[in-house]
Amino acid sequence: MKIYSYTNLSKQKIEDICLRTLEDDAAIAERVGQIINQVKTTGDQALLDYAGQFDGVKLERLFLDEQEIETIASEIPQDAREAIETAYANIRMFHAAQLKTEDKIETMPGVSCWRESRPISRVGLYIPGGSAVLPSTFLMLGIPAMLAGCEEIVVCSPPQKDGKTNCYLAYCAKLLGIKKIYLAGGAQAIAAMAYGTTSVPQVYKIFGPGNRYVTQAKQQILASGIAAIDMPAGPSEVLIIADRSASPAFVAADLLAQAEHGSDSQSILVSTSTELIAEVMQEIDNQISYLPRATVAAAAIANSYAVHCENLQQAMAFSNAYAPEHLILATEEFEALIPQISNAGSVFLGNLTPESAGDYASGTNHTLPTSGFAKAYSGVSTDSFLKKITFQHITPSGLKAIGPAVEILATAEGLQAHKNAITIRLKSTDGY
Ligand code: HSO
Ligand code: ZN
Repeated sequence: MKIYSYTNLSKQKIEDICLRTLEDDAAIAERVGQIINQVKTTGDQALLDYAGQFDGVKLERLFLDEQEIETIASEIPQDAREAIETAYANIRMFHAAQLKTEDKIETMPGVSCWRESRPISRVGLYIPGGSAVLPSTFLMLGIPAMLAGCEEIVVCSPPQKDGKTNCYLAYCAKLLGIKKIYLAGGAQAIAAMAYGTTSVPQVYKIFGPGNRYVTQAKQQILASGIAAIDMPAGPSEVLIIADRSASPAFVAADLLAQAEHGSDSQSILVSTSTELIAEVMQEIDNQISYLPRATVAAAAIANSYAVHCENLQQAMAFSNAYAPEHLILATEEFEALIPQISNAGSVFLGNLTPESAGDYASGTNHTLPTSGFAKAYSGVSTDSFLKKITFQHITPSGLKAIGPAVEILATAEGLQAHKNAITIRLKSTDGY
C-alpha cells in the first residue's frame, strides 16, 4: 500500500489518485451487444442456450415456481433463517420510514401544487448467484420494491449446476412474497428483463449489481432507452478516516472486508497519524493470512493507498474529492465531521460501526454509488422504486392571480397559444 502525504499532493495529483479507472471494455461491450441481440430476437431459447453455455446446466423451464421456492427455502439452517429475519426486519423498518406523503402547497391564493408517489409498476432485480451468493442484495432490492408497491417484481438469478437456486435466496423470496425466480444470469438476464421474453416479463427499471458483463449490459440497455437502471456501477470501495482514537485492528478488518469483494476493490486509509498508518499496515499483514479470499484481498490492497493528513479537515477534504461509496469515520470526533461531508454513498460513524453492519443488517441500503458517482447520485432507497407525480389545481381567484404572469411570460417566449390558454379562461371567469 502506497502512502501519500496530503500536504505534498498537488491538486492534479489528488485528482489522479481519486480517479477510478476502468479497463477498456471494448471486447466485453461487443460480446454483450451480441448477447442482448440474441435474447431480443430469440427470447427464451437464447436464455436456455446461455444457461447451458455459461452456467453449465440444461434447464427444462426458465423459472422456479412458488412450490419449488418453498421446498428449497425449507432447507435453510435455523441460524441463517433467523439472521435473514433480523436483517429483513431492520431493512424494512428503515425503508418503510422513507414512505412519506408530502404537503399540498398553496403557492398563491387559489393555486395549489403537490406531489404524489406512484410505484414503478414493473421492476427487475438482478441477484448474483453462482460463486458469489448474495441474499443480502435480494433483501436490499426486494424490500424497497415491495414497500413501494411495485406490482410486478421480476427476479433473475443465475441457476446453480442443479438447475435451482440456493436456500438463502429462496428464503428471501418467501419472506418478500416473490413467487417466481427466473433462472437467468449475466448480460442475458438483463436483456431478458429489458425486452421481455415468453417467460420473463418486461420491466421498466432494472436494479442490481453484477460482474462486468452485467454492468455493461445495463449500460447498453440504458443507452438504448428501453429501460431505466438503478445507477452506474463500478468496483466497490471504502475510505476510512482514522485518527489516534481508532483501533488499528478494527481499521485493518474494515479495509480487508472491502478488499475481499474483488481484486479491483479499493480500500483507502486517510489518517492524521503516521503511527496509526504503520500499525494498520501491520494488522493487515496479520489478518490477511487467515482469510479464505486472501489472494483477492491482497490484490485489492495492492491497488489501494493511504494518505497522511495534518488534521481531520484535510482528511475530509480528501474524502470529499474521492467521493467514496462507503465512508467510515474511525474517530471519536465524528459528530463534528458530519456537516463537512459533501460526497459519500453511506457513512459509518465511530469505532464500533463497521461497514459490514450496513452491508447486511442494520437497515440502510448497500446498493450505493461507486467510482466517484457519489458526487451526483444517491444509493438505492424506497424512492428508487417510485415516481413522483406533480399535481396542481387552480380556482377562479387563483387564475386571476397567476394569469397575468403566465400571459406575459408566454408573450416573451413568443408562444401565443400558451397565452391564449390563460386569456380564454380569464375571459370566461369575468363574471365570477
Ligand atoms: N459492500 C457491498 C455489499 C455487500 N457486502 C454485500 C457483502 N455483501 C457493496 O456495498
Ligand atoms: Zn461488502
